[in-house]
Amino acid sequence: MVHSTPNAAQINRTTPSSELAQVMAHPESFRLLYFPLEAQGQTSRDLLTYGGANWEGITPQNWLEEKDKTPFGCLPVLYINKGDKQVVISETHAVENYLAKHFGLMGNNEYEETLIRAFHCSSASLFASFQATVVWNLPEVREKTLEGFKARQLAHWVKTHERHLMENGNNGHYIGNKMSLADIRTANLIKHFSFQPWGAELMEIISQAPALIKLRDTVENDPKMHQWKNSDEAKKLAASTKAFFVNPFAATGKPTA
Ligand SMILES: N[C@@H](CCC(=O)N[C@@H](CS)C(=O)NCC(=O)O)C(=O)O
Repeated sequence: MVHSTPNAAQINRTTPSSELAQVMAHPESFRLLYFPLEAQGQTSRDLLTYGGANWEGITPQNWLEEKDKTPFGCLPVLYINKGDKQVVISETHAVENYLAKHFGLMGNNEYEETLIRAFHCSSASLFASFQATVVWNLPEVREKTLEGFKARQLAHWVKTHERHLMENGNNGHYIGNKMSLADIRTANLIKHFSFQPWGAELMEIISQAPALIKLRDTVENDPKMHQWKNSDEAKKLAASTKAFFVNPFAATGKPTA
């Protein structure tokens, strides 16, 4: 859809922070600016969906022009609206932590919250490592780094997360019997792997971990998520994600050594 990206390059330092906090505490609507992909921004989409928020997903129309209108020159960016006031936040972890807290997905107490942050951090780190070492690496070395990634980082992540999920009773959640930010982030990570050109190889490793698969399915089939996950929009997003990662450099140009 057509939209104009508001200039949010500068952080709002003129409105008292107490007023901005009120916008965040009682938002009327949200806009999430992100590429038409299931990648770094997908967890924020899912959190807004899970929370039943009044939200709209928007995509850049001309990223190179819009890049400098964002706080850090990258996406996702979340616009939080209340009346004529707006708060803009960016950086994936800041956006996800705010949304998860707002929608009650950070556990029942500080201990649970800290564990949720730990699982979330572990899955987000694996995503970042995969992006850096495989997806956005020089095409001529990607096959090699993929092998290393599968044998070390992915294998270790699968082993440790599977153990923790089994210890929680293999009920589709990391903590207790309740959905959390960590559940949603990990479900997205697994889906993100499945969309890659090497999706079958990556999923073969993950499929050996039944508790991880159960977690993914629990998130996908949650009644608050199910309708969106099966919508035409979600199907289009999955298709554009698969197509994009066949050759991510088609959009950005090949890196130089
Ligand atoms: N540190 C940022 C990184 C986000 C990021 O790398 N976003 C990518 C899309 S997944 C992006 O905006 N790429 C376009 C660019 O860097 O120009 C975060 O965690 O939000």
